[in-house]
Amino acid sequence: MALLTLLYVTSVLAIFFLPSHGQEGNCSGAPGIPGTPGVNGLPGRDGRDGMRGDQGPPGPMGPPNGLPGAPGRDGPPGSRGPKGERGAKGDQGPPGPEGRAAFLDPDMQKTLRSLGDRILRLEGVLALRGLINKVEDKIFTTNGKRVVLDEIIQACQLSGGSIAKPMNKKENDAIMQIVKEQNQYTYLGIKESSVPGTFEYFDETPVNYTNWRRYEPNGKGSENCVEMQTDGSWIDKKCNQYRLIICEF
Ligand SMILES: [Ca+2]
Repeated sequence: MALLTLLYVTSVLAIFFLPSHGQEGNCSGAPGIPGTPGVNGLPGRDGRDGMRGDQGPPGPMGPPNGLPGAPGRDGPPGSRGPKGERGAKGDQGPPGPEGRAAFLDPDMQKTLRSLGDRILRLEGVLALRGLINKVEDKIFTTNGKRVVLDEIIQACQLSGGSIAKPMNKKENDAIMQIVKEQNQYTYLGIKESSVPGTFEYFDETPVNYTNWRRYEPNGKGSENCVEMQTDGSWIDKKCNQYRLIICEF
């Protein structure tokens, strides 16, 4: 209170001692002593919010036994694994749609006729060149080679046929024609059975046609194979001779 009173008095005195415009130049005094500094005013009002700062560093790891965090994102795909074992066979599927019988299908009939014609023409070409002898449903042919019986059987099987086996005179004549042309004897698809002196086909069915030469067969038990001569007649013979390959298809 005393300080405020002093301030007041000082201010009033200063008004009296201050020079006025009308008295300038003829009434100037010595400058007064500077007053003491005033006390600090009241604090100003708060300023406006500043700009948002940068994100701070991650915080320290929490204590153990805390709740599990959210699952992370999927990683990149791994490399392809080894092939698994073959699975069990599945159930049979349902039957497919019913097809049309070939004899009711005009396109199929046309195709079959065309194929038949072509095969007939090819057989004609082969027969003309002397490469096949055709008798009804059978075709006889040779490759001109001479081998033992087992190799004749094997060569014919590998070609999808079997060793020539005449079932009637027409077939015997067709085989004979090849034997004559090649001037080579051949083994037939006939062998001695378990009863010496009797013969059968390789599937052990009895022969239904024969064309033995006079006094043949005569090698009871010692000549187990059958050979065709150039006149078409047969003799029983040992199986280890080299003879012409003739197959039937
Ligand atoms: Ca004989």
